[in-house]
Amino acid sequence: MEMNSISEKLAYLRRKARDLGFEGFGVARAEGGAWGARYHEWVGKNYAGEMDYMNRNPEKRAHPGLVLAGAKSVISLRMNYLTREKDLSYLEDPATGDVSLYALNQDYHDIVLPRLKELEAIIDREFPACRTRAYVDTGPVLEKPLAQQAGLGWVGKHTNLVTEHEGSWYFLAEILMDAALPESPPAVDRCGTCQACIDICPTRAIVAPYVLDARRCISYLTIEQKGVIPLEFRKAIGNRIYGCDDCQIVCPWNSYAILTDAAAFQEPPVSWRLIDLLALDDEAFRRRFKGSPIKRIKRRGFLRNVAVALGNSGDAAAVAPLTQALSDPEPLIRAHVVWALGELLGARAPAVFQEKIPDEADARVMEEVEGVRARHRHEC
Ligand code: B12
Ligand code: SF4
Repeated sequence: MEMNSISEKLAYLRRKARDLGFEGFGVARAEGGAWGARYHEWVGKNYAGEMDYMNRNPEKRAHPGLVLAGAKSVISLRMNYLTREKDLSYLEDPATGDVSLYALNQDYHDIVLPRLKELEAIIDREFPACRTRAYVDTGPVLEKPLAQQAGLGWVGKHTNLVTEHEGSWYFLAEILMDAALPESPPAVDRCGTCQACIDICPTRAIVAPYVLDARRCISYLTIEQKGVIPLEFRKAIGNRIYGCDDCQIVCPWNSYAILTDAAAFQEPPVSWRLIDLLALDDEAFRRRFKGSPIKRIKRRGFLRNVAVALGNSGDAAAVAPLTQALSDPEPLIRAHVVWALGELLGARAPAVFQEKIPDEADARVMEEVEGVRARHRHEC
């Protein structure tokens, strides 16, 4: 069938996008809006912390037309990743680590990008004179406000995109084009007087409605932060070992969310028992997390998180494996193991350090040892 009108082509693309697994499809004008100024304010306040990439290409982020010269439209897309219902009951099992839902399966970049590229190829066929650029997550674009402009949902007070009667458990992606397509009506904010996400956040990272200080967010602290996790957040991290879902779990719109049946997102039946995770050596870590987003933070970042969670577990059975981990080759892990033993053993911890940690230990490790000693001195 020959398709002549733009609206026929758009309807065709929407169908194709759905076949490829994108449940949401909308079109925004490739122009900066109020969010551009807000982004500048956000980085200006240093809310991006160590995420240097957020400071790069500031002009492009604020103006999608600079990302692809002459871009006129952005096709915004969303893909559901919800594989199981989740509530806050994971907190009642502190000996098991919690991994945010988006990271339980294969790395989503590897799942979404090939489908996005397929859709881009279809666009190239339908609009032969047109140039395109496709991104999922890593491009210099503010995906959420663009998706709001394209009508896919609104940026909620927790700063994720939320869709009326559908929720927020989905990934975003977009294709910039230098053709002008008819725009979708922008989505309207339906947060109303609700502020459940602000109240639940364990680290008070949502510093004002719609504003997240990433440096306080558990997702940042367990994934993006490369070095030592600041002491003030360790207890609040609880048993979360990769990302955090709490602000989405409590969002009332997520009670409407439906599970995806996409095979690529189904999670493997694996155990997240913290003591077992602490035992992963380099080889075992690589094997277990091949193709998973968790491989990104490497063994040192992951076992650092596991050590913090064990420190919060109250699990006496963790003392022996943690004591053994005091001789882990990685100083970052050892430093957090020291803290964890301090939490589990209290005033009895310094005697263990005395016996197991050599005097010439790494400065980070010794700093933690001093911290534990100082905190528990009065208990002796
Ligand atoms: C950097 C980043 C992070 C950082 C910072 C998060 C953040 N809020 O920006 C950290 C590491 C903390 C993070 C965490 C998570 N992320 Co992230 N992240 C990104 C990334 C790469 C860039 C986001 C960005 O540009 N931030 C910059 C600031 C300026 O944006 P912002 O917070 O949205 O700020 C806006 C609001 O504050 C608003 N605003 C400010 N003041 C006001 C006032 C009013 C009145 C209003 C209305 C608005 C408003 O304007 C600002 C500009 O738009 C995007 C991908 C992308 N390229 O867009 C994924 C992305 C946002 N992340 C995603 C996911 C899934 C997550 C997590 C859920 C993962 C997890 N479970 O741990 C958490 C959610 C934490 C949270 N509550 O936001 C998805 C979100 C999907 C969705 N439904 O929205 C994205 C889109 C990736 C993807 N392609 O799917 N992430
Ligand atoms: S929890 Fe409430 S305030 Fe937060 S995003 Fe959902 S509806 Fe908005």
